[in-house]
Amino acid sequence: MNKFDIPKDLKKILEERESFILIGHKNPDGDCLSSQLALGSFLKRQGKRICLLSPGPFDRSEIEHQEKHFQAHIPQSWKNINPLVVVLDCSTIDRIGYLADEITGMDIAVIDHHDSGMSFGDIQFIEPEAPSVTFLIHKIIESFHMEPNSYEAELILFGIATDTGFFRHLESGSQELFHSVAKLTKCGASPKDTYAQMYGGRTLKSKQLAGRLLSRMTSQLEGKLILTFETKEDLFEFGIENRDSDLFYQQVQGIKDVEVIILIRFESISEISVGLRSRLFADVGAVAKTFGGGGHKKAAGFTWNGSTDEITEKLIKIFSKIL
Ligand SMILES: [Mn+2]
Repeated sequence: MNKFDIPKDLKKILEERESFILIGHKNPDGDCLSSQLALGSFLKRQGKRICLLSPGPFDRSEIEHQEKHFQAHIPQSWKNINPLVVVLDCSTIDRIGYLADEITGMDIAVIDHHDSGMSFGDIQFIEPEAPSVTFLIHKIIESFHMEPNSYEAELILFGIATDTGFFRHLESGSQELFHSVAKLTKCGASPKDTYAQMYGGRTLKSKQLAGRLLSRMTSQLEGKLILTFETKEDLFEFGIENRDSDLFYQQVQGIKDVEVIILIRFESISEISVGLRSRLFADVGAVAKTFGGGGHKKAAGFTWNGSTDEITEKLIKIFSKIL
């Protein structure tokens, strides 16, 4: 058996059920929405009924155009037709927010690639080594001895590109993923269009705000730590919608010797958020946890109710021991 083979019980229920409710996480991203859309499209081709749900909000500029395909609540007419609920890209049930209450009592399947240790659902297809959930959707389609149509192939590639930073986070031994990508391009997915959709269409203001953040950077701990901040004034001038954090971090990660990046900003007049990224070894998730936040080893964050100076001092002290 191949490690990405779809579990028999999942295959069986996908064949037998007539109706499916597909749900993704809060603050949806390109992998979550694309896996819902691609699986939904595929199941529709099998003659199934599909309902796509998302708790939103659709804030990220690369996915906001997808909002029209999703509903915020389970329609009344869907409650008594015995649908299978498929929860995608969620390591814990609280990731789907208020929708967790709406699906109580229904049969639940989980398709995910996070390693949480707090799994839920009646049927699980959880593969922490999968680069994206859409990659697993590709495997599901192939288990039916079919290939994705061009729409599904584009979505699957978009999910892969989102979760791998357009292949930048992949290491050697990723051949299985590239086999998948080769097949997707044959089915009509275009890496060029995917790139344009992910990184194009940004506002002038988002680049001006990124410029301010770059010009305010300071280097600490012999260049291993880079810190920058957004002021209250920036929040009023640019608004949250002109933030482009991923591209900002990408720029800073290219600086020689940098290991940890700290981005401090105002979410409101009184609330500060702290974003943390590491490049090779530092576990910023563990640091965020000590402040009541969370995330992964290399990307994490938390909110802070004190002053900027106070949190800056605390973080430099902590990282001086780690770096
Ligand atoms: Mn994902």
